[in-house]
Amino acid sequence: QTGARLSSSEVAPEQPLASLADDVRTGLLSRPRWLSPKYFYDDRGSALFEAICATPEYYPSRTEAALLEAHGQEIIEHAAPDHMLELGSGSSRKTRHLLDACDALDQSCQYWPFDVSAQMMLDAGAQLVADYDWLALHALIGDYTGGLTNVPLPEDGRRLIVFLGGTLGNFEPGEARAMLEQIAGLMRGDDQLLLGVDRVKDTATLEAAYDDAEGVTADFNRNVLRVLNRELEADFPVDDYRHRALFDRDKARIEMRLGAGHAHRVTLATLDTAIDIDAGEEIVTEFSHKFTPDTLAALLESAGLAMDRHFEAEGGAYSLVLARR
Ligand code: AVJ
Repeated sequence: QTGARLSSSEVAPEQPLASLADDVRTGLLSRPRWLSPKYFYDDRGSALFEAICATPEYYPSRTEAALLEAHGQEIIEHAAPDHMLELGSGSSRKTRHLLDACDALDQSCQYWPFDVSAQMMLDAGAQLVADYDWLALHALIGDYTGGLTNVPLPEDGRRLIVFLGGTLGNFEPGEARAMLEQIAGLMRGDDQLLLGVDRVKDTATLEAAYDDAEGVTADFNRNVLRVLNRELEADFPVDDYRHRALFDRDKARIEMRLGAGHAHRVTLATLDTAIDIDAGEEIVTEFSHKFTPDTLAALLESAGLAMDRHFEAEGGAYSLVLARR
């Protein structure tokens, strides 16, 4: 019955994770000032990200979904998973392409979504166990950037670790390698990693994807200041900040920034701190790294992983790879 097939548990980080207050103090007192992109995703930020995915300019989500739909069965045949662990599962919308493939291939695997939002996982999970009558789902509540050694996967069975959405791109190269090493630490034998990453392409297409004409991305970017105003009793003049997205080709990354329209002093009551922002001063809010086949292979290799399959969208717009240890 459904109850037996939907469960959840907390996953503790290996070390206590820095609090929002700690991260913000560190970032805002740095030069250039920066904020961690993980703080974008309060309810409003998550809804705005869904809206970004619906804009014509932001191709990554729909391009990855098309690859999952086209290659889902080949992926599941190759990985033949008994357990599917998904890092940053969100609403598991795209994972359904993999579950459909399991359904078609009679490959009943246990699904372990891992995300900070328990509510989203449990709401999605209830629908998933109703839609796939063979599915056992165990929701892991926590922050995967805190490490994976406390993930309670059973020792037996083949594992497919799923890391989609290009979210690896948010990490700087050293952190991306460390994250992949953590994932490799969970893999042995025939286990596989399914990784989705965005690809280097022309600047105009990339910058438009992060600065849509409708201004949804601008609103998403400014929203992190609303999170700080609420969580740290701060008084950022949110609407006075200008959104900017620029592609740094040398570092192969989109940088999103918020530029102050006027000089002003921001008080962050919870931090008992006030900072003076100059007119035009920018706060860096997100990196989104883009890969070529070579830089992707090199990154995987640096973590002890090797590509088994490489599914590319038309024109090399996006990459979905299967990798093994
Ligand atoms: C969810 C982190 C993959 O980097 O493309 C979308 C977030 N930022 N538009 C990305 C995002 C601006 C997205 N990731």
